[in-house]
Amino acid sequence: MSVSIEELRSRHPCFALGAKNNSGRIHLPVSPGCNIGCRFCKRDINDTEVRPGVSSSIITPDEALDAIRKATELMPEIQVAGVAGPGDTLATPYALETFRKIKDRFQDIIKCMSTNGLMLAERAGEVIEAGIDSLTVTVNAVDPEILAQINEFIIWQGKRIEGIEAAKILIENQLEGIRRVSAGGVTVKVNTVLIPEINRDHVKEVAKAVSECGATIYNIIPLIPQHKLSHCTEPSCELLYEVRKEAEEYIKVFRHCSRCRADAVGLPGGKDISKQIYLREIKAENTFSHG
Ligand code: CLF
Ligand code: SF4
Repeated sequence: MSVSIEELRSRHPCFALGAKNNSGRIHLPVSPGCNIGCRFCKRDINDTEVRPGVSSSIITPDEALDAIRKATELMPEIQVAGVAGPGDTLATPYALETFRKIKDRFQDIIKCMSTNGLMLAERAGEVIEAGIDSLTVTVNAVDPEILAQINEFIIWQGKRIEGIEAAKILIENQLEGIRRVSAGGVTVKVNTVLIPEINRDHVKEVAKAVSECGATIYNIIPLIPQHKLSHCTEPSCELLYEVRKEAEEYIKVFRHCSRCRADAVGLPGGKDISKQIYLREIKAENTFSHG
């Protein structure tokens, strides 16, 4: 049985509506690869930047269990184990393998996974089976013309597909995936990266569409202008406020996002102990990042 939405609101830092609930999370950087190309995503491994998807090393599912044990001993506020990259969680098998192991070893910890949703319709059964309590799907547009400006390509059935065709496939899989996992009792949150020049007027339509598919909470993340979208602007607080208000007509909105790294450990926006947990040297391979 997945954890109820009421319990998520009090124990999961990314499901607190209104005031923060001061619970923490450990991100387990077990997912190295990605299967789509978001234009704002600079795939990187380093240990200086603070943003989604950047992580200083990749760990194995067994190392993830050790990390949870250490982190919860050091910081009892940590209630959630999440996988948010640095690549996509369903592009490689490691995230689901990690959650199956967590399910056996740590019954009390909330299992949280984040995905771009390309493989979600196909893998929904496994997500439910692994006992994921909260799933985040990043949906940046539900109109293929708009999504094609944000996403460059997908790798689908072994082929690289670009443009509007790629956007159509991605949107279909995201929405069908959300329907399937929600129907299976998993609480679904949707993240949208707000890009003023591209999807500002479209966010409310995303909120409406994902809510109709069963998502129950929505998080609008301001763009960090970089990579192929470095010419776009970072949304102002006023713009973010307005867009959140528009989305709120359709779905509950989370407002405390800290744009965490894929190996963050501690309280989002507060104390971080990742340096004490992930001591290993950086593995200098190319990895991918989650948004
Ligand atoms: Fe991590 Fe994401 Fe789970 Fe939270 S983060 S996988 S739902 S446990 Fe939270 Fe961090 Fe914002 Fe993500 S503050 S970037 S919304
Ligand atoms: Fe993949 Fe996430 Fe980067 Fe998008 S933001 S390309 S889904 S790793």
